[in-house]
Amino acid sequence: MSKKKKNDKTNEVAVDKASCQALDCASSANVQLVWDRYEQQSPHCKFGTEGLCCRICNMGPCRIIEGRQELGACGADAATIVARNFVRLIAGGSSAHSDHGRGVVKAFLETARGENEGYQIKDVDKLMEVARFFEIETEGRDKYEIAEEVGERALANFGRQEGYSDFIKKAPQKRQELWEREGVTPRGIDREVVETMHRSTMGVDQDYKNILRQGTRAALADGWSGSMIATELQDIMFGTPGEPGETGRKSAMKFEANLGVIKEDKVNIMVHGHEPLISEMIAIAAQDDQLIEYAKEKGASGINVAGICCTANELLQRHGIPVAGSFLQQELAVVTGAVEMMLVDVQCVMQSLGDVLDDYHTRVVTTTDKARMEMAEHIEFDESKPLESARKIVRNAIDNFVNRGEVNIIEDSKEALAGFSFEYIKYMLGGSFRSSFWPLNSNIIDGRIRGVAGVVGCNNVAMPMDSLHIPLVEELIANDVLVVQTGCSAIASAKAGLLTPETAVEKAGSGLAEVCEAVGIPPVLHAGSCVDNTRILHALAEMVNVGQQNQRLNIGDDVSELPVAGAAPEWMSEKAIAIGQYFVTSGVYTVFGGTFPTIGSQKVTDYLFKEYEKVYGATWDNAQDAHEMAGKMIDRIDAKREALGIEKGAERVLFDMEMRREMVD
Ligand code: SF4
Ligand code: MSK
Repeated sequence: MSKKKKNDKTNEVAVDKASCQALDCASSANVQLVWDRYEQQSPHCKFGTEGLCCRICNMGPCRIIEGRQELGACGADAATIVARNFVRLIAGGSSAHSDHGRGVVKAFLETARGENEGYQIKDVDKLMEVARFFEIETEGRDKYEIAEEVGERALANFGRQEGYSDFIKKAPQKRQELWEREGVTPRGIDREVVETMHRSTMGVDQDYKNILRQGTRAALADGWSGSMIATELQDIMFGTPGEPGETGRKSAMKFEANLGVIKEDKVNIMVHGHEPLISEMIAIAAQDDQLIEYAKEKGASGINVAGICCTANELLQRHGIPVAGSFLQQELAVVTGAVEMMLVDVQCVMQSLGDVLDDYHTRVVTTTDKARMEMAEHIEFDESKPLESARKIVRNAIDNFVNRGEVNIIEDSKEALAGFSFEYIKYMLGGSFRSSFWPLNSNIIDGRIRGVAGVVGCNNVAMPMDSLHIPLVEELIANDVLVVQTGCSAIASAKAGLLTPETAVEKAGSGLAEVCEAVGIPPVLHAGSCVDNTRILHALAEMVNVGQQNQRLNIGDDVSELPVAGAAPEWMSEKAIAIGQYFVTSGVYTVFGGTFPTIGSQKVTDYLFKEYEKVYGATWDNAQDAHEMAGKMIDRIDAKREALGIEKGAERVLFDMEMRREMVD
């Protein structure tokens, strides 16, 4: 492996103590990590950063220099090149989420047909709800029969050549009409991704607005179809977060977050990536008495499964399984020397894990043919026998316990709450009798809650880990903005101790704190993994629906009229661009931190950052620090409040019996 020069700038790369401690360990052992390689890569290519490098044909690579080289060899200008690169990011991100969704549908269908053991149809209420949405007959039918038809309908959304994706009908009517007017309503997911790649290849679409229009179709196919299918069917198979589990009561899920969840006396298995299909079974296998006994025979006191990235988010929201860290902490987990196995599925897995592992006993195991690593063991996960495959993998990890060398256990983790699915938020707000978003709209109108912000996305080595996520979230809640989070951003808040009800008292503004205390929720809600951003789309649509059911609670007839905003402060993945594009074109003003991949073309950037307001009622934006970002988001929320005439906070809407009767589940 490549050795490195000692990295002694730990405080500049992470804000949490646990990561700094692990970085010190790596530094002493002279192990190269992502921060060292980033430094070696610096300074970064300006053309690439600004989206001005084109390498889609062999007459290139071509790059654009204003005033000197204004055109590529084929005549493509800066706007065309930047727009093509941008939509290719969207296509990449959309394909990742949606291929994940396709894998879920496949497992779902096998479960419905009784072709695998291990998976279940757990949330029958949600199955019935999705079946009703698809207008599938449910009366007197077996749940597996209904599930099979739901799976087939979901699968048809991927290759559909005619007509639109089914789930777009969940968007507010006004938004659907806007998409139709703009010609961006998404058709089949695969079609939109393929067409984006086609249109952005050499010599095809050369009108930047038209190129971006196709990017919008692909992004909307991701958010309102591929990702949404993943979330909905995962919930049916594994349980909707917050829904009654073994306790029989609806409740949020308590979990621990940060590297301190890695235990010295246990066999530690890290599940990393994005898909819960494998890790759900690993979580079950790790509770197998025979395997626990086997671990004890090897000298451990038990088996500890912890997660990294979004596989962690999937598991913690349904089982309370601890999270060892976010994207940038994957190597740090190995540096503890106490990880027997790093089990990876797809997305956000660093190839460097192989190098780091040279110094440690950790086995890295790939589980899907879609994502193999040259240096890793590959144990193909047999989806027809998922539990059997999981037991084999856990046994393999236990066998590695005896190979441990020196360990660097980090005693730092925080308690947090997760599981705030759309359904659970609705239940918490409205109660078990009539779960509803009405109280949210009401509290927004009376000004206790100023607005709602989605803060999502990755960590990026270009900035100290969590240095934007945490102050941004803190500033938003201090200003009475309710924050909903997913992905590594949610993990950042968990590590900072923000995902607790106590945060309301300690850090939220008085209005938000009052609501959170009354309802019993934290002011920062963990809504799940990256594909679960669709839970936020559902919530936005419901905020509109509530106002249409009762004008006194109206806070906008379309998403773009709601007092809401979004952010991905430390984004790095092309998936974040796909998510940003579907949020903006669904009507949510969205701010990204760090560099933005269109800044090489003023025309394209102005279009996305300014003119989109006229097209979609929302724009992209960019900010370099948390305070600036929070300020922009709050300004946006305030502008929307003013447009609604509720800038001062109207009188609180009190529910009388008649209103309660009108409430629809
Ligand atoms: Fe250069 Fe045009 Fe080929 Fe791009 S498509 S590499 S700008 S010649
Ligand atoms: S894992 S996509 S680093 S959020 Fe979803 Fe985190 Fe970004 Fe991967």
